[in-house]
Amino acid sequence: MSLRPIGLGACAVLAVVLVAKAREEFGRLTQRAPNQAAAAPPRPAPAVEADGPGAFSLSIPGLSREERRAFSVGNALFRDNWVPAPSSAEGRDGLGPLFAANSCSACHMEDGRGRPPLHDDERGIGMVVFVGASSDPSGPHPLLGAQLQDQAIPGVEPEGSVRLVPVEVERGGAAPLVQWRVEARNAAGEPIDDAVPSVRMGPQLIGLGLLEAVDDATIRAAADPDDRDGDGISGRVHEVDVGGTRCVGRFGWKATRPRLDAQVAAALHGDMGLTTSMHRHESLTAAQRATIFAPSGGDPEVDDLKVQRLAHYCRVLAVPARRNADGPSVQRGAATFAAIGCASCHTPSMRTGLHSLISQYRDVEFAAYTDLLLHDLGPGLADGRPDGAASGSEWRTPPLWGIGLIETVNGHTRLLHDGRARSIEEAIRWHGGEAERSRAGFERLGNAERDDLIAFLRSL
Ligand code: HEC
Ligand code: HEC
Ligand SMILES: [Ca+2]
Ligand SMILES: [Ca+2]
Repeated sequence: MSLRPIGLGACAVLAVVLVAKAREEFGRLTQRAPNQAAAAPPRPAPAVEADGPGAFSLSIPGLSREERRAFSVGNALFRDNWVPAPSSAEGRDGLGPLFAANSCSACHMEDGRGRPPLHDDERGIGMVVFVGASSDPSGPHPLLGAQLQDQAIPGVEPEGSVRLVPVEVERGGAAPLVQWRVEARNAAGEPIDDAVPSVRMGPQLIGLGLLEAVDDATIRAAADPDDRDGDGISGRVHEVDVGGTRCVGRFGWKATRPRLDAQVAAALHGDMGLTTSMHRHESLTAAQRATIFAPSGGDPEVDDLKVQRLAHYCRVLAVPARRNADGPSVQRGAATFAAIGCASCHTPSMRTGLHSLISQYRDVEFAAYTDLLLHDLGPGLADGRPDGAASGSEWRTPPLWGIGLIETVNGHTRLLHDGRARSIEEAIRWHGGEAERSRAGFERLGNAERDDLIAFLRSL
């Protein structure tokens, strides 16, 4: 499975190529040239004033007409339901044979956060189940491949289903937390006991173009794999091979994808059964290929332009401005956030490079509260399934922007990679490993300090 980016060579030459590509893509490059004086203070990143149910679905201000048109085409590709081939649905066929959902928006509802099933008769929203083999958790499962798809086109059996059984666990003095016991079953309803499942919930898709616009060198400079500064925190870059060059992985809960087009192509392939120039063959194992015959929706089923439109859509979804950022409680919470070491991983400020396709993203400063690095958060959060170079207990620091609006947009408060946390407080109490000291600091806070910290997080 190659990760060749569309029409591009290595990430090292990305800057030049992307700008050329932007010119070709949008027919001009009128916006002002990237800030030449690197020492000048960076501009603030674009944001939108929005705090309602549609807060994650707006594009950044100031897009050109071409960029806005590309956004609405991407938006349609994101929202439309794909169907099995052949179909009269112009350019929307090729779904499956195996898949997890028939549209991006079925998982990323309102461009927001997925959640686990509320009861056994429900499928949850935005859930993906990766699987490793018990004999080698980093390798694909022999029968299921690297992902368990629980849906299939008519005439084809889905691979099975996954049930998340909540199990109470004691962690410290406060109320018990819940962890999942993941029960995977095949299509016949029999337990699959030789698979190592990794359950993931889809994150809110805001500000991704900013994360993409950070130079690899900036992220590498913040890594401290051997903990030289002795603070117990040893962030690691997820090095990903792109056509023979090492690039910094930054998307997905384990930072497996370096760029948005790669993430989109992987979603089309694994989640929806749609081939692209990056994944030319359907997501099927050798055994499945010998038994499943499904009409193709073209070779590839989704062309490069559509992949780029989807990537553009994700790239320009705006970050909602903070609410009540100057409130006294929020301000005290921000100080506590730094004092107990949260900011060591959830970095409050980052600066982009000059290579983004989007001019508003070049040389700007933004506050995503992530270092985009992998951290070992201990056995409590481990899934035991290495993913690329990330171990079974390593996770990318997730950006915290938008976290206070998930409830408004998606009607729930579930957090962490597998949606086990029922609140911000529970998410913090799950931290361990490199974040153990910080978690202990949180446990020691008085009630008022805790409330301030949560108020700060809810303002993001
Ligand atoms: C079956 C549910 C599902 C579908 C369908 C789906 N996604 Fe996702 N998406 C997820 C999950 C889960 C993740 C986290 C993946 C990981 O950890 O590797 C994710 C991650 C992403 C990310 C990375 C976000 C980040 O912060 O790192 C982007 C971008 C994305 N999806 C876009 C899309 C697009 C575009 C489509 C349609 C082509 C799509 N997704 C379809 C569930 C889904
Ligand atoms: C060693 C790095 C590190 C430190 C220190 C750290 N975090 Fe995290 N944080 C992470 C990682 C990695 C995750 C994702 C874990 C997972 O999903 O399994 C995470 C997840 C979260 C989440 C859930 C985010 C989401 O989108 O679901 C919140 C909230 C959070 N952290 C807040 C905090 C606070 C508050 C502190 C300080 C008490 C803190 N973190 C300290 C690395 C860190
Ligand atoms: Ca297909
Ligand atoms: Ca599979």
